Amino acid sequence: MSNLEQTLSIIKPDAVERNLENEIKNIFLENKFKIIKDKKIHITKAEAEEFYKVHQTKPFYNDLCSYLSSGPIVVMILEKEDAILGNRKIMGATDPKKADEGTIRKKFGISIDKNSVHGSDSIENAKIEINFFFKD
Ligand code: IDP
Ligand code: MG
Repeated sequence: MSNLEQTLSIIKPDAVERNLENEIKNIFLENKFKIIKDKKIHITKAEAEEFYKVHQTKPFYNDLCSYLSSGPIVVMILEKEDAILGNRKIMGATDPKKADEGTIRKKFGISIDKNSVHGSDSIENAKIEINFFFKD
């Protein structure tokens, strides 16, 4: 059964800073994701707080929002069959130390906070996150 989905992917500041944008995009393309839209932006801390508001009660929330707004990021809409779960698999576990071999976070992640990529975790959040960055 066909289940074409879109998900939001972010290449985080640690990866953009190390010029990994094209390498990471190529991993998505090799895995048959279509990059429907993409843009490089530098968000404010207030925007990061809005984006990550599901985490507002977590002890790392302030650092997380400071970090996401610390430098340029690349935001992308990825499309594929079962894109949401597929992207999560290619990203690997949140903590790069625990991520499987071959995943983006295993390859490029520096630490649990500087873990190179974000991906939506559900259909509902994918819609909210895509709308957050690509309202038009
Ligand atoms: P995810 O990015 O794998 O979906 P989430 O639990 O949604 O992970 O957390 C969002 C982001 O917050 C993570 O990507 C990571 O950068 C950061 N984060 C999560 N847990 C911790 C922690 O225990 N310490 C510091 N940062 C964390
Ligand atoms: Mg998450």
